[in-house]
Amino acid sequence: MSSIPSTQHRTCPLCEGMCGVVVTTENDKVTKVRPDFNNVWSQGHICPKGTTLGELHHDPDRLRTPMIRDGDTWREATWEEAFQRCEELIQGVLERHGPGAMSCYLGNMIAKNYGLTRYVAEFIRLSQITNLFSSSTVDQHPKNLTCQLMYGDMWKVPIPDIDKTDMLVIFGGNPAASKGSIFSHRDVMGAMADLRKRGGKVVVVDPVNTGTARKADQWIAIRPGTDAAMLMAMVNTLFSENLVNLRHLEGRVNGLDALQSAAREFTPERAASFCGVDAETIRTLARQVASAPSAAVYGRIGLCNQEYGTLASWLIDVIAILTGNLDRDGGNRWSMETAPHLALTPPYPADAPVLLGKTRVSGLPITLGQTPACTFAEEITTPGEGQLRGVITIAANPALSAPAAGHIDQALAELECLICVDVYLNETTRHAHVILPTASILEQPHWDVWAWCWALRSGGHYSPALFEPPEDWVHDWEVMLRLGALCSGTKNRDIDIGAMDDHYFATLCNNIGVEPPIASSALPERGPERILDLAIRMGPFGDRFGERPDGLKLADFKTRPEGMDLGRTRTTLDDILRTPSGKIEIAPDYVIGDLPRLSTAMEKPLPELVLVSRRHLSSMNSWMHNVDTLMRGQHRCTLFIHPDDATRLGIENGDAVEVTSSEDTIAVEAEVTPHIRPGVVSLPHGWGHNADGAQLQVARRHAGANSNRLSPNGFADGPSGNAAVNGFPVTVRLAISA
Ligand SMILES: Nc1nc2c(c(=O)[nH]1)N[C@H]1C(S)=C(S)[C@@H](COP(=O)(O)OP(=O)(O)OC[C@H]3O[C@@H](n4cnc5c(=O)[nH]c(N)nc54)[C@H](O)[C@@H]3O)O[C@H]1N2
Ligand SMILES: Nc1nc2c(c(=O)[nH]1)N[C@H]1C(S)=C(S)[C@@H](COP(=O)(O)OP(=O)(O)OC[C@H]3O[C@@H](n4cnc5c(=O)[nH]c(N)nc54)[C@H](O)[C@@H]3O)O[C@H]1N2
Ligand code: SF4
Ligand SMILES: [Mo]
Repeated sequence: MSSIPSTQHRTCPLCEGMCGVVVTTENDKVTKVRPDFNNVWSQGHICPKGTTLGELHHDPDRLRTPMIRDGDTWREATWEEAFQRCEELIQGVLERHGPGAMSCYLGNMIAKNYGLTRYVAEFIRLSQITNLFSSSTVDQHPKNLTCQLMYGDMWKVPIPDIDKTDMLVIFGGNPAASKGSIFSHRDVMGAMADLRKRGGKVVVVDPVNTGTARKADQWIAIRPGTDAAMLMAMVNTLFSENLVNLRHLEGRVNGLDALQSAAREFTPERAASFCGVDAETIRTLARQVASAPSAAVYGRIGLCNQEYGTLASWLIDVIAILTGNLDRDGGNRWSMETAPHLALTPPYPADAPVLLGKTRVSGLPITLGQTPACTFAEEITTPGEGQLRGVITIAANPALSAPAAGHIDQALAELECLICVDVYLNETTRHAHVILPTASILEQPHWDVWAWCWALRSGGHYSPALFEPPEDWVHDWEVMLRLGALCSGTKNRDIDIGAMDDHYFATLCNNIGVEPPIASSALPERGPERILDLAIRMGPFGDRFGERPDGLKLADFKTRPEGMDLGRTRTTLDDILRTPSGKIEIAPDYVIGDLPRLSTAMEKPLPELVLVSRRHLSSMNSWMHNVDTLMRGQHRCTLFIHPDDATRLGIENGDAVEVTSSEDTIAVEAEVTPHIRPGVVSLPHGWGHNADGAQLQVARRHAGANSNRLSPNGFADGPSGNAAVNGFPVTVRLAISA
């Protein structure tokens, strides 16, 4: 224990902003978290969440020991006891129902946690779990699907080159709140302002006049769920006005004729009434993208989490290709990671079918190994062969963040085995039989594994652990290996973590053609750091174990608390393209096959009112509402409603209202605002912290309502099965008690 204040430089892991922070501690207490102006990436950028890393660490509600539930009571347990209980629970399910009854739900925070990210893949392999649920299918799965089909690699999502572009078009993303997603930049909003200062143009297509839209040149208030029609009408315009110009992509694209003929019926006039955007606006946007010296087109969660998510996500890239903006400065490009961790594991084969089957109950598609999250509850509650009886959640809170959340809440309570790897006793984990905690952010080393996949500058920043975790702590990576082994039927007493880790490491070495003994003698430490070092050394800047004496290794980053900037990406189409044809597939059959569904929908009557989701800068999905400083100020869990709709429904600002969907009814406060399209209402997700037994003292005082209780079970994008938590019909009325 020291009483002299000391500081440490590290990265905030909470989002893709990757902000460098300086953490001051005194007597093992965090006294300050400030932006790090010397950090080569963020250069002093920060948001309110990043300053609360100390509060998260010291939060009295954060779990510091494994927890076992006996009936209604919880007790703190040793790791040994907890794993023994896990063994009994898992063995019970395996013996009674067979391996198909075990499942897992993987959450978003895995991607922000260094140990979990590296080891979750090995957990999946070892566990032999076939029904894998994750937040991917309430997030970017449609984009994964289209990238797999177009480029042969589900993770090669093109990123907007905001620093060089002359025109940025954003569909369904709000970086003013989210800080950018599948698009890492030190300061998206600052870069947008710079773009406009240098004479460029920013257009935002969103049903809500968001913080981002308000800083753009133009806001196009589209009707939710109709982007695919608007984008098809832009494609139609590009073809009919001879604006297609592939430039350097000439000869590298398959399927142009099929695309052109599919686009014929989607005229701007036809799209206009469906999208609520006039034909001339659609045409003008297409012309502007085509004629801009360079243009970057970006679509994010508003495009994925909707009924036509695959079509809309696909069409973003189609526009980039048709206007010659893919793989080009100022257009959309790919990252060059310093530690390319995906290179360590074999990619989903480019020639393998993407559709692997249909779900047992609703028959939704299982693509690229993901069972849609919007079927999670029904797969647990519907009896019969294949019914799920055991679940392991890892850094996930489906009781708030997944669709049909009320149904999920009931389903979790029915499970014979629920093991949660988590940091809180919350809405999901309260149903667990065992909770296995993760060390706090400040108790772990950190390297941004995923965020660098979406950055157009290369670099790296290593953060050492600031505090030691409690004594005899079992690290996430060990937890992953152990749970994986238990699911495969192995008993605790037979598990040798060291041997398992060596085996995993040797497999990764083999995958990239490194002799494991060479790597192991150079990298003796077990765990995620050994893998990170391997990835850096074999990456584009690495020393290749001595082959490139000036190359980098993890140790070099450990001496650079401000991080290293390694310049702009040099990755090109040639580096990423893996399709069997060797060309970009611009019109994959599986995607084009969904156009008739869109076309039919365009002729149907439109609902009077639909719901969309939103984010707030001071929230992080469902789990940061227990941080007191982030909860001050105006209540955030309100229903945005346009004055026209409010007047029609007799609602005034601040009124308590009931929102009803086909799934459920919730009560919230109305916030009447002109910053939303009439006919659309918006709620944030991740609220509803009033569940019995959850141990979140601060969040409970600001409970809010769980918007995903409204998201309909099984309501999904057709080809990907991704949840459509945006754009479903609701009715709103004054609460009865009001
Ligand atoms: N209606 C609607 N629903 C949505 C969305 C939307 O836009 N609208 N967005 C969707 C998206 S994009 C996503 S990614 C999902 C997010 O949904 P989830 O992936 O389920 O993530 P969260 O709800 O944030 O829950 C995170 C969980 O991880 C725990 N946790 C936090 N830090 C750690 C850690 O270091 N280790 C461990 N083991 N656990 C930790 C928290 O306590 C919490 O239980 O929500 C989706 N749901
Ligand atoms: N502060 C904060 N930052 C976060 C998160 C957080 O919860 N809080 N979550 C992180 C995660 S997990 C993710 S995936 C990213 C998401 O990052 P973003 O994609 O930027 O997410 P949102 O801020 O929800 O913006 C989505 C926008 O889509 C709009 N939208 C909804 N439906 C439609 C539609 O049908 N068409 C169109 N065109 N727009 C539509 C919504 O109105 C909203 O403005 O943010 C990450 N960053
Ligand atoms: S949460 Fe805030 S401080 Fe942390 S990386 Fe994101 S933008 Fe930066
Ligand atoms: Mo997400």
